[in-house]
Amino acid sequence: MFITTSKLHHLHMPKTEAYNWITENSYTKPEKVDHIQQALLERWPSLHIEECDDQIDRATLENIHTSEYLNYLMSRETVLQEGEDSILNDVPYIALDKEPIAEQAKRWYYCSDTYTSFTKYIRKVACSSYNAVHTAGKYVLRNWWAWYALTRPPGHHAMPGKASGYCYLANASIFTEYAVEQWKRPVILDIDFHHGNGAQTIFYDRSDVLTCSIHADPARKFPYFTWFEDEIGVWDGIGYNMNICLEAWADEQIYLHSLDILLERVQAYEADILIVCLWFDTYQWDPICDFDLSIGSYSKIAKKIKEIGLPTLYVQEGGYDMEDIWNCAVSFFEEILD
Ligand code: OKP
Ligand code: ZN
Repeated sequence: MFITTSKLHHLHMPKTEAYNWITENSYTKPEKVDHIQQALLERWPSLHIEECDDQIDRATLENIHTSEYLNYLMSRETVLQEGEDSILNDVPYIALDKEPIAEQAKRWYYCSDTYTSFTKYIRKVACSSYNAVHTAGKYVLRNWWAWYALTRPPGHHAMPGKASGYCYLANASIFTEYAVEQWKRPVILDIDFHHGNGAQTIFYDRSDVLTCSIHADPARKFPYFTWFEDEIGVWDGIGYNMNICLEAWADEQIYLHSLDILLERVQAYEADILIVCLWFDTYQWDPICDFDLSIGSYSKIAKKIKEIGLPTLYVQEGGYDMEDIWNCAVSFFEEILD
């Protein structure tokens, strides 16, 4: 297995996020990915790592994102100061369908929550994160069996015209669309603690991409509003979206059982490439999540995914426990590399 990373991710370091009018330190620390990279390299010293810059075709991004949103991301570099955060600490306006003219109002239009900060170099950083996914994904398209895009920021909550849940570009979805263009039949399997609502939204009316997610019941956790089990797709997409929502303290047994259900559907779909939105915020000590998986659980999850036997792109999403996150990663990839 091989790894791509986003060269520029240290340029994005939001300081705070807001929740119920309380301002907390941001959970999106750059150290997360640094620590994982270090741990994997210690465990497998000859691991090949490719660092990716921000050179990515705008047309590839525009397959998923709106042009006005990409312009907004790009213009942050001139509008924001070095080190400036533009976190929302107030409730976003609702029902906007047109970009406001006032600069200070645009963040309500381009961001849907109070956790996701725009920073000066966010365009560069998000493009470099996507480029790592794109580069890894292209190897997988050539039938390399596993590549890991160890990137930051994550992507699975990003919408075509909005940032959300620490995400700016819909990394996995952009690449999935690219894979479809290359005549592939992809599956997105999202095993982050939070629902992969970006991919669900983007592919909801389509049957040429299967989207599956196991996540915390949105009745209790972000992204809250929808993303429940009865959301199975619309039009051509009916039957091509699958959600499993779990209660707090869901343990290994419940989790592996849910994974079996999704993987059965994946197999029936006869995909030729698997895109896994991966991360370790399902870990029992994660500070913002409430599942009960242990370090050893990740080997078991990896084993089941590996048994599907498809060329697989692993895409980094969330994960907030700073003590053990790399142990979870090593446990996972130990099984993949075995
Ligand atoms: C992004 B990813 C903290 C609330 C934070 C935002 C969660 C974003 C998750 N008090 N809620 O999927 O890990
Ligand atoms: Zn998450």
